[in-house]
Amino acid sequence: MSKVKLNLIAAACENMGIGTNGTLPWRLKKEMAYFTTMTTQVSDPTKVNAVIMGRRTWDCIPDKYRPLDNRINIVMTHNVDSVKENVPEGVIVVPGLDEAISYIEKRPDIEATWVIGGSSIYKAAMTHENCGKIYLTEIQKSFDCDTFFPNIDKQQFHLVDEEKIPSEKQVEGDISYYFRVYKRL
Ligand code: FOL
Repeated sequence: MSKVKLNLIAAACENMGIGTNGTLPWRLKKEMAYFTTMTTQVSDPTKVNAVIMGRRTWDCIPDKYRPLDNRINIVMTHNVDSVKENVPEGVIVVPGLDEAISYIEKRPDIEATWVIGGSSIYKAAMTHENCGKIYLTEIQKSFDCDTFFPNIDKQQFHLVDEEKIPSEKQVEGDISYYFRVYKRL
């Protein structure tokens, strides 16, 4: 059994929506900065983190931000060959989560692994034995969405207090949200 822990990170609104029409339903500058910090920061400066995403999530990242800087970008797809032709060199393309984990196991320079969506990838990671914590930003508003965060089984995952993560309500314009962390029992 591998020691690769999968940390999930997502922002979801009241109806658990995470996306619409291939984009994020909101624009929250500080929330995005939190995503960048969490997925990038390492305690060992000789290491880097990996981000695992589905092909649609790859597509939703603006061209100028992809691949995501200072992180090993791993894209999951059922069409490895065709996607490989359409991503820059250095981006790892794999057919599934187990192949992503195998790749990470062979890279001792990877410190932490972040699963960054979307729905089907979050679901696969949440039910995987290597699933660690879920970093969920709970946005206190409803948006029209066509993609949703999977149900969190509260028998399996419980809310924890994390040092370093602000526990107070965050406010950006007319939108407020909380940074929550769930840990598997
Ligand atoms: N988790 C959280 N907490 N918030 C999110 O918005 C979020 N988004 C995704 C996955 N997990 C999340 C997937 N969508 C970028 C764009 C979309 C996206 C993830 C990342 C992106 O372009 N990120 C850049 C910074 C962009 C900016 O500063 O505007 C990066 O370097 O991280």
